[in-house]
Amino acid sequence: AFLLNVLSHPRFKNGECDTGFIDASPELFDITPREDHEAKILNFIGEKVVNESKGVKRDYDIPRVPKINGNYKLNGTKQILDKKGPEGVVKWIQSQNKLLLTDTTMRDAHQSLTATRIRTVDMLRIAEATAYLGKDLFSLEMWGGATFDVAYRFLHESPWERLAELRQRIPNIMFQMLLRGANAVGYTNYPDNVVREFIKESAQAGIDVFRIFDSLNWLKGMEVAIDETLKSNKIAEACICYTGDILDDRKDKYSLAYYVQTAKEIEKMGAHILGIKDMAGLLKPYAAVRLIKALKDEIAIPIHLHTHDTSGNGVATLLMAAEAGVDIVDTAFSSMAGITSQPALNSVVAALENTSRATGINLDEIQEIADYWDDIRPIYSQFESDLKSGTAEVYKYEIPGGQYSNLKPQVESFGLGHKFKEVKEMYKAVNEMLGDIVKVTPSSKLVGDLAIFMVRNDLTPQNIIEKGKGMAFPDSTIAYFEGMMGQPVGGFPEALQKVVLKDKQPISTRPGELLKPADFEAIKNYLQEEYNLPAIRQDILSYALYPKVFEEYLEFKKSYGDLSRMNSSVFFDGISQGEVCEVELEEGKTFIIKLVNIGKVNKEGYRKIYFEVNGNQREITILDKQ
Ligand code: 3PY
Ligand code: ZN
Repeated sequence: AFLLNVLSHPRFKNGECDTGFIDASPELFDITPREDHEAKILNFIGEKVVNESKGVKRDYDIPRVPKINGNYKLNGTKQILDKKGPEGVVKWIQSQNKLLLTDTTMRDAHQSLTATRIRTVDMLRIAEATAYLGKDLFSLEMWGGATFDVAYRFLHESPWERLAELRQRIPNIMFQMLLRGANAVGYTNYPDNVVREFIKESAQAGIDVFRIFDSLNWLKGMEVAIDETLKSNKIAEACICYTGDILDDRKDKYSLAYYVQTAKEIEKMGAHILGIKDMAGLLKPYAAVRLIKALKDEIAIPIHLHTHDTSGNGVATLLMAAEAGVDIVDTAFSSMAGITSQPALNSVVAALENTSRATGINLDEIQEIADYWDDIRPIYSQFESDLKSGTAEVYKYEIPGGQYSNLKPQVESFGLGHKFKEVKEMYKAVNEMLGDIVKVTPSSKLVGDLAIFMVRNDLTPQNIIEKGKGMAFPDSTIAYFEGMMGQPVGGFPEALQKVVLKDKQPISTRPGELLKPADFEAIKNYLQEEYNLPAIRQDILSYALYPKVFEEYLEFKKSYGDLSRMNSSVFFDGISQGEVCEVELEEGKTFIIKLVNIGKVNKEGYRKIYFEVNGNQREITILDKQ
């Protein structure tokens, strides 16, 4: 009001007074005053309390954050890359005897255990300790895969800010991301200019190692991503996705010869490192020996092995691979390891002590990081799957780790929870019906979607050709058969392709060649007009990748403000009656909020919620949706 009075004052209007202070005081235009901020946060907490947790929540331990005596200069793989480039890193890897380790806790581990829900605040608290105690790690996989989408969609926070804030606190270890080739961090092929700009921007924002794969092992699908990574002077780790079982002669589609041949082609494409992406954890220990030995004989670039511990054989696979000469392996801090996640980092370190491949990592030191995650994990228990132990069933179903923890809720959302076993059997049947394909995002999602669709509609591989004629198939099924995910090894089953596509014609070229380039200028203008967002390149890219999700994120921020610094237990469960919590708005600005009372529901269905904020009484009204 004060500002309006000033602006309407006749002397101001006539320009008789010195208005220089307006230019010099941008805070005058900060149109989100403190009360508004406060109301937004109380509304968010009130919603949780009334409609989700009902004011009752579990008491969590305070996470143990290791105390760091950080007086020495951090000097790790990131410095090698910055000084000597990707080739320098490759040479350095080749000069090491020790087994090099990647920690995946901040990406695949939580993607596979807790549906990708770990929030940035929980990563930031352990970041500095990770830089010091984990200083001998090869890399941290902390971005990509599902983290980009889930950060915006469910956590209402920016993945770009996560990257920047972690980078600031961890200056010494290379950051690694998972890039789904032409699908980038999404589920569908994007125009080439989106993939290129996304890689360029990610490289500038702090990603050092790009692990690139194609969900059908179609090498053409990785070309653009590899090329752009090379141009960005970052490490291109291109993958073969491992499926089947090279020890089983009856499964001859994905044989040892197939993998060796594919790896050689990847080396020719200019990759700095070969990734073996065993997304479901199907690479058995003795198969790992065979595969790594054969590859070591045939290619010169370093080899980085990624697996999942779903079968319980994960550590054995890594050790056998180490014995056969693999250069780098993926692991996760022990409290975030095992089952559908990666094998335990701490166990691998311990197993290799006093051997020729000892990692040089101090077991006591990394225990402290594992302890921290042990305290954090219960906050996310609502997102965990029921799987309590490893299961050798995975060799039969071939379901990737990241999909495992997501498939059950997806199946339940269709009211088919009681038919989960049937869906898993159908997943296997669908894979066979498609001619046995590589299953990893997004091809794994296609198989999952189609399996659920078939169970829901009483379809079987035997009756689908007949019954499917009049049916509209899931979008992912149509995209797959159109060739919009690329070309599968051995081609498409034609009869089924016709049933799914009806009159549409499939493509056999790279989808990126056909897709219209994204119009970044138009996106920029749209975001500016619609949201008053002075859109920077990162926002434009987020919109290009996930238009709806990104807009919903902007809408959420409008309603509730930026909650990225809120404690996770409050973010997920609100607060309980009598509890006091601190909500940090930005560095140095904190609200101390106490939930005093939840009022009775009135005739219109609303409840009053009574809070104390920094000692002042506040009340809000929330619709009780029950
Ligand atoms: C992803 O693409 O997100 C994966 O983790 C695939 O394994
Ligand atoms: Zn994985």
